[in-house]
Amino acid sequence: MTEVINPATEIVVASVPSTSLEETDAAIARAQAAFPTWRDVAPADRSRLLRRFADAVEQDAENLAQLEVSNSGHTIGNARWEAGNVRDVLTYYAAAPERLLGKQIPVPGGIDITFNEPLGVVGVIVPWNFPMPIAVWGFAPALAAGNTVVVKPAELTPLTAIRLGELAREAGLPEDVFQVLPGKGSVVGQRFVTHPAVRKVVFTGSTEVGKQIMAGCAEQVKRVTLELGGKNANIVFADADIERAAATAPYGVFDNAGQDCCARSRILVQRSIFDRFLELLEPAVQGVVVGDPGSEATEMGPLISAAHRASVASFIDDPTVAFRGSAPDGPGFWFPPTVVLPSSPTDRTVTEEVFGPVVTVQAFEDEADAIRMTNDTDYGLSGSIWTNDLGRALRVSRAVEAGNLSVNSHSSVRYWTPFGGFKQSGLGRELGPDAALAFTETKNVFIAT
Ligand code: TAP
Repeated sequence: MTEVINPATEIVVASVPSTSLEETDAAIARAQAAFPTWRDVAPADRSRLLRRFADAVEQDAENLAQLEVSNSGHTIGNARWEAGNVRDVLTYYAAAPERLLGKQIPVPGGIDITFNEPLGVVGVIVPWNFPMPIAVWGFAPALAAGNTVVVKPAELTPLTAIRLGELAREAGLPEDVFQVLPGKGSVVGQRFVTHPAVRKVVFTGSTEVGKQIMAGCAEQVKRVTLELGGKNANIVFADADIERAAATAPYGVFDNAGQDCCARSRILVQRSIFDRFLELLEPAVQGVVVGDPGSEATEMGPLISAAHRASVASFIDDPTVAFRGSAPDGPGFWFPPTVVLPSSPTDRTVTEEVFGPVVTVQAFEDEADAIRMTNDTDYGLSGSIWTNDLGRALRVSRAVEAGNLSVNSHSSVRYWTPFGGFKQSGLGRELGPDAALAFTETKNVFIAT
């Protein structure tokens, strides 16, 4: 059994059984056995089941949100958005069975047709930072394309995934088509990688573990989608609306206490407005409401665990701290929003993913300098560009090596647009109109006439 702790209070809120290796194998075998039937369910019937699942999530949304507040310390506002995201992603991909159309390709001497065949069993490995959305981004398109799915939530945050498993059954999804297996990454997650019946692994987590997963999958040339770390830039040009850029910058990085692969954790500001920007940023950071995640007014909750707080704290070199926001005293894994003026571009706060409420602010000279600094990282997930010059916005967007960019905004995730990373931020794309295709193999059939 694993004890689940509320990170805002340090109180144990649940005990969850850990799936063993034998139980994982048994679950994968059941998923494999369920596949031929699920694959052949008529498209409208599969859509109907996924819509019913979405409806069940909708009915249970407040309960799911409250569970996430107590398990993950997410603010209630964020947790409600996350439950809504599960409903929306399920609804969106419920239509996918009708979209997975093959092609008929003109050829001499016959007829040529392609089929998008589902893969079989798909294993989805989920991190602790966004337990609901990241799970559904994997399992909804996989199910819609006709695969059966086993999901491994993070050991720290299994509660909402377990509840989603119950809701799927209540909605009528066959039990073996969608199974949630709480447990250890080294046991359950690793088995998804090594078990030959698991035909694809969707992994979201650290780049370090992602590389191990990719190497493990290579043994069987297993399909893999990787969503890994980020060290994303928020570039503010002198021609931008500086007030708005400064007012929103804290929310681009401190949302979910910075435990966000898309956190804009490097603010790059054109030198001519650097001092003015910092003057505006300070009250914005100090105004972030940190505290009880269950309170409607709260904007930032705690970190996930004591160990993670120690990891975040290890990045802080006090002389470089420019200013900080607030954090409650007492129980809970709190860490204040922290703004750092690095002493060198090689400081760890600049080069490594902190995954906490820590942001660096650095000056750049011109457009070329901004692009060079932005791309000076092995990561390439997201980023923001603040400018009122449309040409510049497009030039910089094209030059930045990252999968998800926003201009005059910090938004990264929309279920109807593709999401994923360049370089060591990942492999493949989730969400958007093509995500279900990533859970199929293209088969070409030529019929001689
Ligand atoms: P990890 O430590 O990599 O863990 C992620 C998941 O993988 C957990 O469920 C973990 O299980 C499991 N796992 C660990 N070792 C494994 C192994 N050898 N084989 C199979 N599974 C294994 O990451 P984390 O600390 O939970 O999450 C934070 C990281 O995820 C950050 O780097 C962040 O940037 C990244 N992230 C990326 C994205 C996107 S979309 N790109 C989104 C969110 C987070 P346990 O429960 O045992 O730990």
